[in-house]
Amino acid sequence: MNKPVNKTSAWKKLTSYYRWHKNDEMKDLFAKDKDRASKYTLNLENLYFDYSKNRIDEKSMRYLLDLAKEVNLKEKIEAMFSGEKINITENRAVLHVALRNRQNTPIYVDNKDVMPEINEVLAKVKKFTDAVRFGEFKGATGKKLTNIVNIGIGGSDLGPYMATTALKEYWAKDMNCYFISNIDGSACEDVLSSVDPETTLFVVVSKTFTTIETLTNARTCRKWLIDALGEHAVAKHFIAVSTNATEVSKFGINTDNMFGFWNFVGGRYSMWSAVGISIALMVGMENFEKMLEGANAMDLHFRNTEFEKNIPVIMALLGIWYNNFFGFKEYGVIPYDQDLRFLPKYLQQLDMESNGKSVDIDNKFIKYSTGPIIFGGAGTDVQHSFFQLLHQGTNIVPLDFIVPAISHNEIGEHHEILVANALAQGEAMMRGKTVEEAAEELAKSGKNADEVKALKRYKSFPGNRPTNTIVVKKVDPYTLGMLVAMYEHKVFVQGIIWNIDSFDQMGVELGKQMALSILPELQGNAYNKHDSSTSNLISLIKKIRK
Ligand code: G6Q
Repeated sequence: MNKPVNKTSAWKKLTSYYRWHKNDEMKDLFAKDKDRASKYTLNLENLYFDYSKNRIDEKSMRYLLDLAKEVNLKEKIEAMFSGEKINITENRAVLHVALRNRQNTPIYVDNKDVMPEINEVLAKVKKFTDAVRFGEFKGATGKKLTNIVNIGIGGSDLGPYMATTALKEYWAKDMNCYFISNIDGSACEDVLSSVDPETTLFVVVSKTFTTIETLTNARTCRKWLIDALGEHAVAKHFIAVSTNATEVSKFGINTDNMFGFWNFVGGRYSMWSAVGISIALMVGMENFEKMLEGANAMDLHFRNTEFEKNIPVIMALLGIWYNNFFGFKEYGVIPYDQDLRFLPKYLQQLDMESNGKSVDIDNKFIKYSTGPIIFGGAGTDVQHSFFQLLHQGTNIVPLDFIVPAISHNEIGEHHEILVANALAQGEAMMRGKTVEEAAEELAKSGKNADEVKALKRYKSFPGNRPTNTIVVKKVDPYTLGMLVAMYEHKVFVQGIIWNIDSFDQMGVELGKQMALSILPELQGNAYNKHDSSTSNLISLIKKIRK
């Protein structure tokens, strides 16, 4: 049994250090130490992580690093990389890192090296995606398949959706991709009304192949295809990615067109496997492999770098500092890149599904705060919506700014304006503006004394709000791989510190079961026992639908 983290000596030191230093101002720390920026900037190749605008100093960082050591982080990292069954509630290894193990060193689960099968599936994905992209695998009427429709939900949707959007610049020019995840018929309708059955390939992605949304959407698409081209067309227009060959063939998809993956890959960690086939179809296998290489570079950095210089470890420790000591329960991710606009949505699942837990791995209810609420969106758009609260609200939200130095679309001064905004926001969050400074500014702008008095508080900003700035050269497949793996490992480290299983998702499973119990009531005369609100709502909706 692990010692509860809040009883460790590092935790105690952090608690008392926090008490004395919680009001330290970052701007004073910058003034005191001219090397602060370089002292608190790390890099891995072309990815730079500037964490100098955080409420930290040498001592708090030392205690945080002590905490990492006290929870045996190093051994836990090794346990993951070496295939130990660290997903204890499901008795599974956690090996998304094996999917991008470009060194191809053996990794054993139950005495079996998993690498040959991983390589086999990657080779199959390459063969198939090349055949589609070069027009060798054609639709039933002999036309090239140029519309890719990914049908999946949660981990079987968000990764491919985020990554294809992020890598839009790398798409084959004659191809397009679409995503159907929601069970809402409008999701199917939107896509089916935009594509031509003769040129459409449906990729049904479901680890279990039992998820009601995905199977219902897939059946609707199958019917649509059959209505247009006949039953025989299914083999040419449907492929599946799943661990469940029996259900795939029951659905009517030839298992020759099925791409497998494994129970040691969680849904939200799966885009590196055949689950990412839509990505490979759109950007080509070469680029997909570059994404794996980028992730692999981050894996090696994470596994082999001392904690002081380890980007995911430092990121995670900062998150612990804010969440568990300052009590900041939210966390924002703001990519200053249009193509990364879905990254926050992806990270929302990665982080919240992994660390939204309240029982620890020793089967005890937890008495400290775990995973934060993750949200975000692309800058500068979000500066015009929720940034008001970030600057002047009573909740303090630590932020990550992701800033590519070079845009794929260097048009006029667009990119410089975008970058200027990112950097200015970080500076403003850190510095703030005192009431006196606001008054001075108002006076300079010509306001009279009464006006200055009336407005100065509204125009002041508390500042001292933490941000990390992650600068990358350009959003290419390799960099995307690095970025996503960086966040995966940050989530892992926090899970270790909180002593939780970051790899199960009982909450998601509950949702899957509950809808199934109400469905027959909505569809017929079945009655189950519910609270009165749920029963009334069922009757009300049935009445309206009549
Ligand atoms: C991810 C979760 C969840 C899952 C979906 C889809 O880690 O387990 O988001 O990916 O519920 O499940 P299937 O892939 O089994 O359809």
